[in-house]
Amino acid sequence: MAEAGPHRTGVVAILGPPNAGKSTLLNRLLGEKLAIVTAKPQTTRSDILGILTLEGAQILFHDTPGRHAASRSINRALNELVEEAAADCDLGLVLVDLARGWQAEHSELCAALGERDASFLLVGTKLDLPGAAPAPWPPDEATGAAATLRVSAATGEGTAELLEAVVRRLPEGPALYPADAITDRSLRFLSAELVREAAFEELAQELPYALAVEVVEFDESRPDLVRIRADLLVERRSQKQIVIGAGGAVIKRIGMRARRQIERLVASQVHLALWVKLEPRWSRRAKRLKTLGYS
Ligand SMILES: Nc1nc2c(ncn2[C@@H]2O[C@H](COP(=O)(O)OP(=O)(O)OP(=O)(O)O)[C@@H](O)[C@H]2O)c(=O)[nH]1
Ligand SMILES: [Mg+2]
Repeated sequence: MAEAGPHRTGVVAILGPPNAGKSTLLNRLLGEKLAIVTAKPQTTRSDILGILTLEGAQILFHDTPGRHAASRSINRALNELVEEAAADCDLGLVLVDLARGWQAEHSELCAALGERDASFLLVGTKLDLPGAAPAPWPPDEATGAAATLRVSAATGEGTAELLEAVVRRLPEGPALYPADAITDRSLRFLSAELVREAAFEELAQELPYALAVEVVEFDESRPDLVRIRADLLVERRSQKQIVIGAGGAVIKRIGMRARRQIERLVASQVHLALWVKLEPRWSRRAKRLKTLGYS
């Protein structure tokens, strides 16, 4: 996208309810799998920065957790992340799943952005789905948006237009990261996320939310092989047994799935050892959430 004129740089927060397609859109815009994606809501737990360098612009995308009702510490921490991201951005993208339409969270987000005069675009997602857009677009409730667009992160439809609409609204400024940087997160953290994604995929509905992943060893000293040891933290003894599975079958599937993904990420062979550990209150301790990279 060759844009004549000044160089532009800015932070763009990707906001929306759980499962709206935020992380998938981030990955599509970057052309890299950076943020983990699952069919289950509340997948994202941290505000990953995805950096996209274009000719004449650098966009710092902030993927955020889906905003949702706060009860446990982790939910409160997630909502705080969302609020901070909304408060610190140059531009917000408020995502609306076209098949679900407008939700209460959208009104909250738009109100919060409006309160501090932050401009935002309303982005309809999953345009490729046959059930998409049963409701009128743009939604009547969407007052205050600088523009409304529809995209499919699956096919890429509408994403070039989205990038143009974003760049045009960024403040002038120099690039803040080298052109080849794609994130501020370490391979170690991204690997932990890929293990968590694999666990989300392999475990039934409720359990994944009780689970955290911590990479306790990340050894890149050999050029041809990365050795990783990760702990899967669960809150109850019964959960530990479920994650391990009969004869270790479940943890083995999680490990195989995660290893394939991590090998793509680090572009090398990976030796991955997983341990399931009981840590009853990990999701309720603010300090622990910090060391896990979730706040
Ligand atoms: N068909 C289709 N599915 C999509 C698209 N974007 C996202 N999805 C699916 O929607 C689900 C949720 O996507 P995520 O990107 O994890 O959504 P999210 O908003 O990041 O969710 P949380 O992190 O849980 O808040 C996944 O199953 C995705 O594959 C799209 O453009 N088309
Ligand atoms: Mg997400």
